[in-house]
This record gives sequence, C-alpha cells and structure tokens, in this order.
Amino acid sequence: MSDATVDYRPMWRELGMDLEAHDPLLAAIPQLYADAYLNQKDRPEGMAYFDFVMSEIHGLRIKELQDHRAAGGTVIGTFCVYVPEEIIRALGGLSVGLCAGAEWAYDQVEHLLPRTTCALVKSAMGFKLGRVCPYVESADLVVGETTCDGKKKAYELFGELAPVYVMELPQMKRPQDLELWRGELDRLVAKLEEISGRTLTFEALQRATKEVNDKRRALQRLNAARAATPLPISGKDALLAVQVAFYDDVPRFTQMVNAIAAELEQRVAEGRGVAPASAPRVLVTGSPMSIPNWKVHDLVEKAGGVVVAEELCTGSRYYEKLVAEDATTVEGLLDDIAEKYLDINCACFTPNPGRIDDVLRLAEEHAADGILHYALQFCAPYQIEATSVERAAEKARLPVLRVDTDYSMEDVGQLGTRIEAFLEMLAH
Ligand code: BJ8
Repeated sequence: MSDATVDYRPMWRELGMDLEAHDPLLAAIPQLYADAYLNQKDRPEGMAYFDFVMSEIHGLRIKELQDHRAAGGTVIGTFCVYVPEEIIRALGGLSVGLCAGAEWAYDQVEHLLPRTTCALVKSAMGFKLGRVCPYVESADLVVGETTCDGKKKAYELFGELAPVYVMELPQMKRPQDLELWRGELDRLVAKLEEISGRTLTFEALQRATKEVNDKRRALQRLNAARAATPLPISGKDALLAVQVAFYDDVPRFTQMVNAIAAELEQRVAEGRGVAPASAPRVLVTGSPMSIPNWKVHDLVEKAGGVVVAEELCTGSRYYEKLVAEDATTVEGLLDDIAEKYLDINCACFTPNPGRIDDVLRLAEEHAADGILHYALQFCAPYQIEATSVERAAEKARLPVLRVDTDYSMEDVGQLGTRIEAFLEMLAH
C-alpha cells in the first residue's frame, strides 16, 4: 500500500525482510483499513493525514528511519509505554512502537512460545520470525521491560533474533521502587550513549522532553473534544491517532493532531457529530490495541454505539501524564521522567488502584453510559484486574461488559451479538 510511484522493495530487501511473505501482508492492510475506516460518515477532514500515514506505513516512514540512520541517528524499537521516549530522542534516537497487532507466523511462534501466550506477545514474535515488520528490522536496539511474565520471558527468546536491552520495571510504587526505576534510567542512558556514541546533555533532554510533551498535549486536546455530545470524532479515529503516535515523526504528528483538535473544537461549537446525540457512549479499558487491532471499536461503532475514551496504553495511559519541564539539570530532568513514567497505571503493578480511579474519572468526564473491559486472552494482569474494575463500576452504577478476545476474527459474530445487547441495555 505504498505510493505507486515509489518502489520500496529494494529498501525492504536491504533490511533483510522476506518479501514473498511481506507482499500478502501489505496487500491485506488497505482492505482492512478501508472496511474499518474509509466508509465512516462525516469524518474530520484532518483524518486525511492518517489515511496517508496508513498508506505509507511500511513505505515513507521506513524510508525516513533509514535516512535518519544514514545521517548518524539510531532507531530504537519498543513494546511498552514505560520506555521513555524523551531519553531516546535526546540521544539521537527515533523511538518506534513495533508491530504487535495482528496474527502472523503463529505456526513458527508456537514452536517457541506456549499456545496460551497473549496475542500481543505472539504477534511481536511472529512479525520478527517472519521478517515482515520493517520497524523491527530497522531497529538498532529493542528496549524491553519487565512488565508481565509473558513479555519478560519472551524477551529472552526475542533477544536471540534481535539486539534486546531489558529495563527492570518494578511492580510496586513505593519510594524504593522509584529509586530502582530511577537507576534504570541511568542504565538506559549509558546503554544508549554506548550505541549512539553520544553523550546526554541537558539541552537535548530538555528539548526532547518538550517535544514529547507537546505530542501528548496535542492528543489530550483531541481527546478532550470527545467529552462532547454529539461526539465530534469516532472512537476508531481517535484510537488510530494514538496508535500512530508510537512511530510517527514527533513534530509533524503534533502539528497534524493539533489541526484535527482545532477542527473538532469547531465541530463541538457547532453541535456537529459523527453519530446521533442519543448513541450509547462507551468507555474502553484494558489491554493495549496495536495497529491493525480495531476489532472492538469497529464492532461498537458499527452497532450504533460510540467509544468516547480509552483507558489503554493506546489511549489515556499514553498521553495523560506529562514530564515536568522546569528542571535545570540532567539529573533533575531524569528524576521528573522517572516519576512521570512510574505514575502510569498498568495492571502489571500491585496494587493498582490508580487505574480504577482513572477509569471512573474518564467515564465521568466523557459522560460514558457503560464500560467495555477488553482483555487479550491469557493476559492475566488485565483479565484478573477486570474484577476490580467491575466492582468499582458497579458501585458507580456503570454497566460493564467484559470481553476477552484475541486477534482472530473467529469470534466476531458472537462478540457483535454481545456488544449489540450491551448497547441496547445502555440505551434504556
Ligand atoms: S504498560 S499494558 S504496554 S506492559 S497484553 S504483553 S500485559 S499479557 S502489553 Fe503492556 Fe506496557 Fe502494561 Fe501497557 Fe502482558 Fe497483557 Fe500481553 Fe501486555
């Protein structure tokens, strides 16, 4: 799905990709995207940028990454929102979220990982084994983290296929955990200095912090407009914006998202929406949704509901918190970065009351009628924490639908029926 005038095949070949396997993958994405996105009614005009980005997902952006490397920069792959983009950028790196949102090469994956591994981990491994993700093939280093057991152990095997560095993320948020995490940032700095041949400076870290904050501020602005009734942008489009935030050029993305946010503010002022004001409003919370995983949003919105917010890593967990910008030393900035990141509420932490608070707060801010708890099968942290979310929602008189699924389309019929019934209940 690349620009027909540019032949990216030599670049992909040079990256060591399996072109025969890559062709059908690349051919499938436009259809998937068209089905989910292009037939939506009255989309904000600014979403044309994302149509373009998606059409060049393995093309132009990869070319930009190669140009960056040719100019002496690095590309750093990540799978988690705890890996600090500010530090990567300050050391001349471009941070890219790696492909982990579709089933690929599961036959090979299941020789390495138990079948009962979550789809995200299996997918990441499949894209690497199948050599079809140009992002991971472009990465000078993949930075992993000790979050759930599945990811943590899979990095050991992933490390046999690509250069991997793992950060130790504590699982509690006590002062001693912050201290450990702060030390991990120093160790990440040392590792990135080693591979980039650069030294971290205050000016570079300050600039990178500001740029990444600006990106998150733009997403905050876009998402603030989703508090309005009628909803000025579909949940699917808003989800796509966060998914793309993980790998797009930061200043360009910020500019484009601010333009969309301005358009949405105008729509809100005019009372113009993408669905009737009576459409049931759903908040989605749970495991992350990587491109092209739009399954649940698609089902909700095709059934007449609207998704008004995501308490996800591809949602509020990614953009809500900012790094303080007033530090005057590298050490001070690193302290602030450590604090901001440890403040994210992933279900890998125990206890994790902050996530429950976030879910209820977002539901209120966005006038949600109900909560859809989405967990990937075999994702124990989110599947187990669903019970706490359900209990808190019950107290707040918010209905909850629990959905445990994977990346296959086998359960779409059954899921669609459950979602329709849920929306019908919310409408009454
Ligand atoms: S901060 S959610 S990106 S760890 S879905 S691999 S948790 S078994 S992805 Fe995640 Fe970071 Fe947390 Fe976010 Fe494990 Fe669950 Fe799989 Fe998951």
